Amino acid sequence: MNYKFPENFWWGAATSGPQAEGRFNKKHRSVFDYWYDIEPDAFFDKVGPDIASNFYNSYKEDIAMMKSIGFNSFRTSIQWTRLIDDFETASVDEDGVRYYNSVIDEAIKNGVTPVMCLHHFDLPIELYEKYGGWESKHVSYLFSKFAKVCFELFGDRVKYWATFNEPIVVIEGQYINEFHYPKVVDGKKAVQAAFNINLASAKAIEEFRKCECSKTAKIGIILNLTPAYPRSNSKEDIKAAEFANKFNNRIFLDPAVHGRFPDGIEEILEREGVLWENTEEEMKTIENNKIDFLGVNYYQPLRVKKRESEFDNSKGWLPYKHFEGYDMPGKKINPHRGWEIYPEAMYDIAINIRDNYNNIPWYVSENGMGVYGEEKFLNEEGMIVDDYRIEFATDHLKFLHKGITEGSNCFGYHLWTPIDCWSWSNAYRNRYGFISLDLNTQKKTIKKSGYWYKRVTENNGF
Ligand code: BGP
Repeated sequence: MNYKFPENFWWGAATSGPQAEGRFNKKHRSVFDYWYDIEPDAFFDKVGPDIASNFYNSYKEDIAMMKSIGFNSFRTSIQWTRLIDDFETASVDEDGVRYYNSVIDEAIKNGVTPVMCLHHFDLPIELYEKYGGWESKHVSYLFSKFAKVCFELFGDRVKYWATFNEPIVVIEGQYINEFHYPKVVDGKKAVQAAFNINLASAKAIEEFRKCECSKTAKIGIILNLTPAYPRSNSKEDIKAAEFANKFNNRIFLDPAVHGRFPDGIEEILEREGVLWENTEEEMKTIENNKIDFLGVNYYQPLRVKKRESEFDNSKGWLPYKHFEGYDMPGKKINPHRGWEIYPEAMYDIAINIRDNYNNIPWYVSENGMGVYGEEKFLNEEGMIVDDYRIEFATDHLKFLHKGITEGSNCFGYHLWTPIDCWSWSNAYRNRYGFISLDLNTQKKTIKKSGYWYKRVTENNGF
């Protein structure tokens, strides 16, 4: 065996409440539920989150399937809109409590460590309509109340918590690049929302530390790190990449690990008139409530060059004032999703965490490849032969292994996702799972990659 991983390494995969459960028995709507209700055309084949992968009803069979392909851990999320009845008081919905208790117990019974995330793009629409969602610090406070309830209800069994999944995607989707409802383009709001989410995460951690359960559990955050590589070694390209790194990665990574924002970013934002509003006390909250572990979602790098065309100011300030995307010739690409495939970055991330982030314990919380039309790869036995997925995961694991060998403190690898799940506006277009889902029958079938993973997990490497 060439690639052996550390003892007790986590093998598993990640999904989320809104993408797997279906809306069964849910009293409130998230922004995505609402968006689908008012604009079904915005979703591939008009498929919404109503049924998704039916996890709400089939979690027992689904967790058993995960177990059967070797998982020792898996991540999902608790939907704010399912667990909570009244957002102001954080009173609970009894069916929500019953449901999450059962999911957690079922995972533990199967020897699969549950990692529970508290926000996976699923802000309650009511909080958006009433307060402007993450533009409001009151929402940060309400989030910490919801988090507190989660720790109290489930903290006796859940040993790994995550406050947010990919908060920068909320900022980009909702306030910059127009791919999340309500698709506002507003750099100042983007910056304020980024601050408020950092604050919400820190406040949730503060609640966690007060809970008895924190003595035996850990809390982290899940960040999609997209290392920004400059086009060239020119001073200008390097400067552009530095800003992109600060805005896209470090704006959440630095506060989470170091309790402060990346050096220089506040000065730039202030000079350009878009700095967030904050109090001393809020900065202290961020400083005093750091994470125990980090989850890293890695799909693609960010290629960057200095601005070559003049920045279009018609929509006001945007981070692109400082850089432009660089379409690197010859790059390898996943044509279904349009994302570059660059496994080498896994090593760079590992070393960056080792050298610049106190070598904090971390794991790969998502990595994967979405493919359209996988039914083309069905064999006679009805199994999808997804060799491309095996190759993708293998290549990334090799670079991760190199980082671990050189001392990076990585304790696991999760693929996105266990069972094909609903994917925001792409719905069920691109499939990511180790297990396929027939949308018409809800039949779930292990793909070739699932059998491959089982062997990897049994050998703790390959
Ligand atoms: C991550 C999200 C997941 C998942 C995945 C695949 O950004 O955390 O929720 O959806 O990406 O991306 P997509 O569904 O956009 O293809």
